[in-house]
Amino acid sequence: MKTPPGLDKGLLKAKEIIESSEDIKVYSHRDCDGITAGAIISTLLERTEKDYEIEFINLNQVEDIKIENELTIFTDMGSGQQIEEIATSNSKIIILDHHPPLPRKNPKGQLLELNPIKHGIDGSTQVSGGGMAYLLSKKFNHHDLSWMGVLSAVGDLQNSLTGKLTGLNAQILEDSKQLGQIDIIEDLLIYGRQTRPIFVALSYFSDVNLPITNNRTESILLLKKLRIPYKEGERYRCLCDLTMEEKRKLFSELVKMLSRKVPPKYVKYIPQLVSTEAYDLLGEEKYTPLRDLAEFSTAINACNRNNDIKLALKILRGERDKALDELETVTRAHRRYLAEKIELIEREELLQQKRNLQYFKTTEIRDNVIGTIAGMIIGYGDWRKPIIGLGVKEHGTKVSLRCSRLLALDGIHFGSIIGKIAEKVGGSGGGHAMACGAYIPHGTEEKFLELLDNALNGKIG
Ligand SMILES: [Mn+2]
Repeated sequence: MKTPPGLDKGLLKAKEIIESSEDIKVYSHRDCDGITAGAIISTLLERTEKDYEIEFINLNQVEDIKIENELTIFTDMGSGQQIEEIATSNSKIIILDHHPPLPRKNPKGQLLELNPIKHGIDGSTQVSGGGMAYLLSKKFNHHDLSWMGVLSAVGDLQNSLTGKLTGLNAQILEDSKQLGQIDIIEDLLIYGRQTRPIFVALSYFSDVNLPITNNRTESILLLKKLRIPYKEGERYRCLCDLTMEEKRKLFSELVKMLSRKVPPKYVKYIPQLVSTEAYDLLGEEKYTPLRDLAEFSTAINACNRNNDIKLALKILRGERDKALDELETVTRAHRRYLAEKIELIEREELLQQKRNLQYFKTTEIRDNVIGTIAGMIIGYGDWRKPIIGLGVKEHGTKVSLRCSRLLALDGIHFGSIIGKIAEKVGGSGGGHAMACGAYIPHGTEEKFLELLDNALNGKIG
């Protein structure tokens, strides 16, 4: 896909504005996409020798900003906020976002909003916030930042449904491939290609409950049955060590196991459950969490959840050595936190079943991992139903939904459903078909669940 002419013109305009400004402030969203977008823009501004500052914030902080700089740039945020409320008559503002844009009143000062949705491009699958930042840096001829545009898309789960990057994302990926930064690999859809022993990785399979799900012993037995060695000397083999032939064997066996388990209407989606396009960063060492882009995005998320965006930026900007040790510590803490919270959900039997959904409600899990945890425990409940995590906090409740890829492949778009239901209880939300979320007012949780359960009548199972 080519950049549409209108967007292209806007990007050139943004370039002009940046070139003619000396004092620049960047605000970016606090998530993998936003942090990466911030890394792209700050690299760009440094290379153009601009004086700039960058800050990473949450969406609800945008409207409290006091504009003080000559030029303010928002990345991965801004479209869904009333920016005109904070604009001043002498402010220049650029928004690079891919979330649904709000209607705008006439702003004071100069406001340039670049958003793919305004040009008929889907912002949840075709381009991310970091992708938009890259398209701008491309106008400055910094094509080498393209790998971060790809990372942003992966971190934003833009390929989560089909396993592929499409639209502008595919163009950005192509730029990166041309430069020899990224290798595209047709692979099995098993997370942890570079760092997890294959039998561990297999045990996390949870789109459908299989004997291997949450069961390492069964995973080893499966590999033995297929004569795929899970060790090489003393070292455990990872997915990236498997030969094509071994991957083919494993693929056919998983397809066979799944065919026995899923209702007939889902059978046609099975190949998509077990295969994907994977992305290797060729400049990174094998067996590190930075070699595979999906694992890289987890590393950035781990930094964020540990309130260590500085470390995420160091890694994105190419620092290694000590930064890698720090990352190891942060990732380990992150994994421990997730494991503890999953244990808590099990111990206190928090997972509750409704007719068409399952949910857990807690005050003890941080907002920004509710979704990750929901995704990790699909395999503990009933994969036929979506799982909803409710993080209850004083200021409101964070809702995260995850589901088996099968439900989304079958055509349910939970992002739009959850958006509508959230509005009915005075909240707001949206996102992808199989990974989405909302904020709802404190006290409306039961009502929300009931409305959602009813809305899913006849759609599930
Ligand atoms: Mn984003």
